[in-house]
Amino acid sequence: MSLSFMKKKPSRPLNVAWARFAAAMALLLGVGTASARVRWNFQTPVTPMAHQIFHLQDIMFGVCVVIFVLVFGVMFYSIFAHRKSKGHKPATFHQSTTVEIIWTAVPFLILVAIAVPATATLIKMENTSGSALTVRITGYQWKWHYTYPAQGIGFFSDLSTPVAQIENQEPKGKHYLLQVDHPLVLPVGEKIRFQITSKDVIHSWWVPSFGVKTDAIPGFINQTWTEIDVPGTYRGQCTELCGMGHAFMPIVVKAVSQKDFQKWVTAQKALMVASAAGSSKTWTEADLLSHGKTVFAANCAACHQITGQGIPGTFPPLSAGKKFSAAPAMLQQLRGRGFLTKDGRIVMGPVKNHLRIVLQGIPGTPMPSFAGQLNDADIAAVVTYERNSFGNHTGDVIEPSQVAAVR
Ligand code: HEC
Ligand SMILES: [Cu+2]
Repeated sequence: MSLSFMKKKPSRPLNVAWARFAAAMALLLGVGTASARVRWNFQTPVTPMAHQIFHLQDIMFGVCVVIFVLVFGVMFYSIFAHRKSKGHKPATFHQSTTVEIIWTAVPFLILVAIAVPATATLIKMENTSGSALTVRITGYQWKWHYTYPAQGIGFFSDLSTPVAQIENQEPKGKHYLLQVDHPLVLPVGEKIRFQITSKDVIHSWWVPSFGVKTDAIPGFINQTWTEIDVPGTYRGQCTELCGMGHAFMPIVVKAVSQKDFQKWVTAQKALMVASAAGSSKTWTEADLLSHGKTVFAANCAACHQITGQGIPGTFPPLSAGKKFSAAPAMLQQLRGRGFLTKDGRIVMGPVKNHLRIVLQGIPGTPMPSFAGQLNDADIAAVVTYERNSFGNHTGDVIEPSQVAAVR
């Protein structure tokens, strides 16, 4: 064992250390104030709840500053004004019942003064009664799903930041990792109840300017609410570490007037009818491939990667004949399911098997079931795309009716 750390190091002159410390502090301050994008406070609140939270934090911050100044003021004054070199002697008494009572009672009163408004705020957050609209929010690895039960609308909301930006091939956009394909659309001036849950692991739905941050827990439904005062686009993030794609499931909310909300609802319903019709018609190969590419990017690329090449050891590639290295246990299972040759190469397999995997997932592995997430046309498209991309050239064209038959 080396004990080198115990050897005495030549000591550095103190003034060098201080100079470095001062330089670091100056740099921090400079960076902080020079960049216009730095905010020193919360996002602008746009709901009654967020206003209340903002106000609470102002009060608490004020209380803390007053205590800080008083306590440290007295302390530094005493150290300076009563120093030994001026002939002061340490006190010989250390007992005063009055002082003891005061310094117990004052903090107690401060705590009560803070706890009363804080508790009132928490209780108000829980009260979803009188809501005009209900939205169900479900967390998935790694995207959000929104349902409006009374309106019969439901859709996934996926990250839409281009992969090229994530991989540093393009400069990062203004809303890097904070943009989605389908934002949650909500009306302003109306109490909205959120019912929040998860399909897999714990996520958390957080939109700072709403003052809403509620855990999405599988098997439980957490309720909270909001009422947005100002139309606009608001952004948030999943705030519970939920696995590899945690940073890639942002939240975007578009708050619109009630009239525009009604228009949006009508348009969404028409879209859903069109999408249902898409599952009963026959698609051309070109349409399947282009739709499949979109479905793949939104649903599969997080694990199998946009290139379809997977990640060694974790997510298998989707290219037939491609080598896959992983722990022996995983390879053995893949081989057992017929996805891998003896020498460790990926097997594409028959169309029916392929459809079954995507529909049902592979239980006990991260490969999810897409039966409840994608319709027949989406699955037909994504499987057609897979079997004719990433170096695969099976030439298979899979129609929605084939998916329906396997479902
Ligand atoms: C959350 C991660 C994840 C997502 C999302 C995901 N997969 Fe998988 N997938 C896996 C894992 C892990 C396996 C290997 C499972 C095993 O151990 O057998 C797998 C296996 C597969 C296989 C069989 C093995 C192979 O390489 O041929 C296919 C086909 C497949 N996935 C297709 C898809 C498609 C299509 C989508 C999107 C609709 C998708 N996956 C989305 C994780 C994922
Ligand atoms: Cu999450």
